[in-house]
Amino acid sequence: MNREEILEYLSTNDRDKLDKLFESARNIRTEIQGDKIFAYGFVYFTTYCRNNCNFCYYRNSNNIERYRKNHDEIIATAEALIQSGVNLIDLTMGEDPEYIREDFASVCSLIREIKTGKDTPVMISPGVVADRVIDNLADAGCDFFALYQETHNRELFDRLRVGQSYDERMHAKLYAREKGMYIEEGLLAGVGESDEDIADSLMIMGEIGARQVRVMSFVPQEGSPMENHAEPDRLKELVIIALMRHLYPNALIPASLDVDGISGLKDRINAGANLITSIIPPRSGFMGVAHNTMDVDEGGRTVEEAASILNGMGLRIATTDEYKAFLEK
Ligand code: SAM
Ligand code: MD0
Ligand code: SF4
Repeated sequence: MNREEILEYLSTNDRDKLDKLFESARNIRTEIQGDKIFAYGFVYFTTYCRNNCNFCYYRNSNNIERYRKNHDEIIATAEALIQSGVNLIDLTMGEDPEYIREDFASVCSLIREIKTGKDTPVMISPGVVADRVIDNLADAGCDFFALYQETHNRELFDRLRVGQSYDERMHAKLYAREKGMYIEEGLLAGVGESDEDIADSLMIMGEIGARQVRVMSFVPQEGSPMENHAEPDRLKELVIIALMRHLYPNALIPASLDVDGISGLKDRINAGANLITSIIPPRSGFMGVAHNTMDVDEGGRTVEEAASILNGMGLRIATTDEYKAFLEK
């Protein structure tokens, strides 16, 4: 698919044309992995952050209740998720000064413990970190390094990630890949980007060798500068998912439960996603990011709930061995 076609799909209102795009995206996924869908557990273990991203609820200036979970709470939650059938643990954090001060030593031991003790792949979403920290994360056996640029329009980046460096963020991601970790790149939809910007992002994701690529619709956050920014139409997110599937047939592409909860799963899977993210154990005290409590305590963000929806679509959750084999493809 070339840039012109990408732009055509991003701008069309022709529902028939889009339905065909979704159908062919599903067919590509089926060819690649049959009826299997992967599932990631989400462990947002500290919501303290030094940054002030304009779109984020957890931005430093937002006067909110925060938590920093201890080692045992984190491991217990990871274990519960693994027990329930997730294929990977995504350890996610704000850019918490406490962890920066200790050079992420305890994050590295958490990774070792989950990797070796529980034999489950791990993703770290640490924000921007120094090269030596990335060396240590790689040494600890971390499989995946997630760091989303949100947009590849530098001017928009500066407005969203206020006071942060586009180049440093990109460097950390590329360095992590060089050190042997898989990387995840992502973009935010509905934050003032143009279709041209989205097309650029779609191409760059491939150029940087991302194994996992994502899009999330922007969800306005109380108390943040973008609180009153319009909420984007979800159709755009679905089109972007389908375009990513066409461009990168073998990629891991999430259907995130964090945007619309469990009710948003089916559409995203039908657009060609092959992975469910943001599974969170009920009543664990751990939160999501975009919709930080939606469906969590009600048990909506569980493997069980997702599996029952998938079963109705002729699909199933993969085993972790199947996930590991797919990663190496
Ligand atoms: N703090 C680290 C960072 O920023 O890279 C890791 C976690 S951060 C909370 C993960 C991602 O959540 C962000 O990169 C952004 O794409 C997404 N996110 C944050 N706020 C959001 C919002 N209001 N709506 C949709 N996605 C959001
Ligand atoms: C998700 N809430 O997968 C998570 C988060 C961070 N690596 C991922 C945005 O939707
Ligand atoms: Fe902090 Fe990440 Fe939120 Fe930005 S997106 S304020 S770095 S938690």
